[in-house]
Amino acid sequence: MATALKSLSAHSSKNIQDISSKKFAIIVSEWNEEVTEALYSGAYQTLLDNGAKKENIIRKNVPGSFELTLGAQWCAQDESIDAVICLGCVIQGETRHFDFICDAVAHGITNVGLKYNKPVIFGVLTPDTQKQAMDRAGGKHGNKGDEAAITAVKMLGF
Ligand code: DLZ
Repeated sequence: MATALKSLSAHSSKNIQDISSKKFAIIVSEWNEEVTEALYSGAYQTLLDNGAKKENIIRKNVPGSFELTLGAQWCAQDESIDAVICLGCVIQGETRHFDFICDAVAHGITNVGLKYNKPVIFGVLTPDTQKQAMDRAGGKHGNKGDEAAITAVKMLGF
């Protein structure tokens, strides 16, 4: 897993199954858009690289990471969708907003996965700075979007 030295995008090829018929929803938070668009590009390309079909990948936007939970619920309740990938970036500020948003979205996304019994992936960066975020959105530490997509694929092969 990720360390200061290891790319987030490194993964083994265990539990990679045929996903050509699987349908994915990717939900993208619009806060810190430069970061989340890079996460989306990584996730989308990783799904394609692992055999997903373009027509089986839908994208939805939400205003901020806090809204990822409800977006995930709306997608997860669609029986045709096999896995939901939530992408966001919450940057540490000087108020407790950061903690409230991170806690809410982590618990919320977990609960949606358990409620709908399907993979709902937490692809949310929680860095201290924009630079740390970019390092993890296609920079020197890889791309958390790639990691989120490969996690969805692996959970479908569970
Ligand atoms: C309000 C807020 C703040 C301060 N920071 C972030 C952030 O760093 N990343 C993020 O995704 N969203 C942030 N938001 C917006 C909240 O997620 C949410 O959209 C609003 O509180 C409205 O519910």
